[in-house]
Amino acid sequence: MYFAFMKEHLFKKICAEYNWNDNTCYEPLGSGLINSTWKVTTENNIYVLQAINHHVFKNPEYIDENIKLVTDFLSKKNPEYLFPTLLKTNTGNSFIKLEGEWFRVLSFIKNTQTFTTVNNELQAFEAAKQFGNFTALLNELNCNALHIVLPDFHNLSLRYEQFNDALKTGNNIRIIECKDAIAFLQSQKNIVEEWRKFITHKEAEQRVTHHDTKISNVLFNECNEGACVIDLDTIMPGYFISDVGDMFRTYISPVSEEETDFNKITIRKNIITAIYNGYMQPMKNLLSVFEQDHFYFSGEFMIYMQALRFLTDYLNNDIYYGCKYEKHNYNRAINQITLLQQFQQTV
Ligand code: GN1
Ligand code: MG
Repeated sequence: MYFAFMKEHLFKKICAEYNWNDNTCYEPLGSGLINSTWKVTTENNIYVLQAINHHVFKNPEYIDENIKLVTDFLSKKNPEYLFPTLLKTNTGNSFIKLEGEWFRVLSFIKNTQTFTTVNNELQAFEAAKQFGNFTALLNELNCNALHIVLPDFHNLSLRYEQFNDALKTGNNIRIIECKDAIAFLQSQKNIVEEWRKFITHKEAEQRVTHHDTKISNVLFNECNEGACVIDLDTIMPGYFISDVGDMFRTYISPVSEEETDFNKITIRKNIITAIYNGYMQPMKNLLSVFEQDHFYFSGEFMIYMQALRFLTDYLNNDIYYGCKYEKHNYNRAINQITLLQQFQQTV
């Protein structure tokens, strides 16, 4: 996590910006690798406080502007659409900058819960429907009006180049140690070619895409129905394969990318079907036949890209993803390679 410990004096300053009194307390929330998140409890309410990792998000104000654009569009088109709103400080800002760090506060939507792993097909269906619905509702918003918050975020060619660069300039001991994993990822380079063919095809369209469709980014209501999607930091123009692919990557195995007992990585076919049914419900009429033909390719694309990213970071001495122990990123890469192999055998 980016900002592991909240500093007391910073928290006091944040409280002053929102007129929260001395009884306000906070606790860590969620398990994101990039930003840091806390649950804040005031005398009257509960909020979500986040520190934006500005080494990754170089223009944090872009996030704010994108969220505003999307919120304004949805509030006109679909006023009942549920959304966590950004809280304004007492000077009317939705961000605060303190000692070079960026903080923001979101409303906490009551009577909702999140899950860290997909436990059953209903959850996968509901989540996929939520993400499909998000893109479908925003279909008439010109996606190019959004800022590119993270340039080349899901550019697989670039991720492959970064992997190649790491093979030249990375930690030599680690490069030798990873030779099998490296050889496997190189053997799969055809996925990069297929991705390029996809994005350059005239029937592949850019849309407003979420770009982080893990299950913990969906709020569920008390009846276990999807209530809304959260974490709008990476909304920007993109291809549907990013969102569907990341659902495959993070929902189909009963264990997460953190699992180090790789034998536990298996493919749940009923979850694959649930993702398809949930996402297609709002999106089938919008996707071209060509795009629909790439539904399962999206999984290969995203799992492969994440394996490349974790291994690249390991070879570069863990400069991007947080890691809790020496071989953490290596294990994450092997986990994703295992998942990719299993997925390729299944679909
Ligand atoms: C990062 O911070 P988090 O966990 O929401 C990463 C995603 C990866 C994910 C892997 C901005 O997301 O692309 O899929 O880790 N986000 C960024 O766990 O790099
Ligand atoms: Mg995220």
